[in-house]
Amino acid sequence: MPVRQDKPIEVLLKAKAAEIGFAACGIADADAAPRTAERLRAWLDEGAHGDMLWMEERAEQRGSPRGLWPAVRSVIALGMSYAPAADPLALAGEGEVGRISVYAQGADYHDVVKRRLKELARWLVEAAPGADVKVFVDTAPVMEKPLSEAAGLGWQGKHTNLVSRSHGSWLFLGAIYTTLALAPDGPGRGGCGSCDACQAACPTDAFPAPYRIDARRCISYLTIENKGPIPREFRAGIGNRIYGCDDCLAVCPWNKFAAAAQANLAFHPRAELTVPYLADLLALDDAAFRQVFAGSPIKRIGRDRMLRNCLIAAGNSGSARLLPPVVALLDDPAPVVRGAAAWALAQLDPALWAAERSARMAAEADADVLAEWA
Ligand code: B12
Ligand code: SF4
Ligand code: SF4
Repeated sequence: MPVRQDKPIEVLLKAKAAEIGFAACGIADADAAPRTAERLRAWLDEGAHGDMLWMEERAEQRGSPRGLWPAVRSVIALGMSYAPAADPLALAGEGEVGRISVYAQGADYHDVVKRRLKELARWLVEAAPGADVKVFVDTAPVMEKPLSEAAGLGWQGKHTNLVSRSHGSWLFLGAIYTTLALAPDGPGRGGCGSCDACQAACPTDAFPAPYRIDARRCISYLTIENKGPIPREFRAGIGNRIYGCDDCLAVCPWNKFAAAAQANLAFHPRAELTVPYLADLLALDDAAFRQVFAGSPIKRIGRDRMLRNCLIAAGNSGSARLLPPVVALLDDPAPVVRGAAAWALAQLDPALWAAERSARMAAEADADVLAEWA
């Protein structure tokens, strides 16, 4: 039954979005971010997406809402806060503990945001019979950041993520495309001015220029998207980050306006993921990995990639206490784990690795794997 519309539908929509748990909601015309396609093309042509070939595959659809769905007239951009209660940089330099980025310490946002987008979309279709809708979060060929900026949620900061005056850098984004012609809000206000805190904070120099990122140098890409060995030049910079990175977000001065995300209990961090001990993680087999990371986005990368990341952190730890689990993983069935274990051992105890190296190269025909790593 249609919802009574005694107020403009845009007002009712935003009230409903807030009720469902979205901290921000804005509307843009479908063609309100006209430079997006050309900037995406330039980024892809530079190869800045690395091995994320899915970014190339539907670039025409990604570059503009009408490229994906010719009938779309308006984009409803939504933001859900995941602002942390604790300082995300507090564990920097803690040798025996890994750092998991804030977004991955609670429930998987893809599930949480998608469910709520669907709820809002259902409400809209009831309120405006005949309207058609599609909902997106993260994985579809949709450029959520420029669309959110065009819809008034904030602006793309020099770290390239959307910054909001009220929620800082801590918004998950999602979008509803609709055939309805809704009144647009106009682009987000605010800006970075002369600040360059995020650029200066990046441990791997992933910003060739303000507002531009080279994903191949970003720790988030290296630890999550990259499947193989982590290039040597980035291993030290990764420090103890074992899944993603928050540094450029965490230093943004606009975060001081962001209240911790009380409304979204789903994103509250799981205790074992806020201070994860490397020794515990290095002992995980496949079944234990699946159990520990059930319901977490980390499950997607699988046990081998996660152990690879933990071994990089172990190699950077300077802790002799991590030697036994590292040595045990020299015999792991997964080449990427064996290789990363060799590198970690070479950092922690070069003499022991020197003794192991020749024996392993000769005995196991593992020369290719080891040559890439250590
Ligand atoms: C691919 C991707 C990545 C890649 C590449 C990152 C990137 N910045 O593109 C990697 C794996 C590195 C990554 C990392 C992270 N990601 Co990510 N990622 C995406 C994804 C799937 C696509 C982004 C995209 O389209 N990139 C292509 C580039 C070309 O687009 P762009 O960044 O908007 O580029 C703009 C600027 O370069 C600008 N520009 C270019 N030249 C110039 C020149 C001037 C003068 C100006 C002003 C602008 C300008 O125009 C371009 C077009 O708008 C989105 C989800 C989605 N579907 O949108 C999530 C998304 C962007 N990621 C997100 C998050 C949370 C992260 C991490 C924080 C996760 C973590 N903690 O580890 C990090 C942050 C790293 C960072 N500083 O960006 C959130 C960001 C939320 C927000 N508030 O913005 C998103 C929106 C997911 C979501 N649904 O919430 N991510
Ligand atoms: S997420 Fe980390 S590595 Fe990636 S750009 Fe930001 S500070 Fe650099
Ligand atoms: S840290 Fe400074 S430059 Fe970077 S996004 Fe925030 S305000 Fe902009």
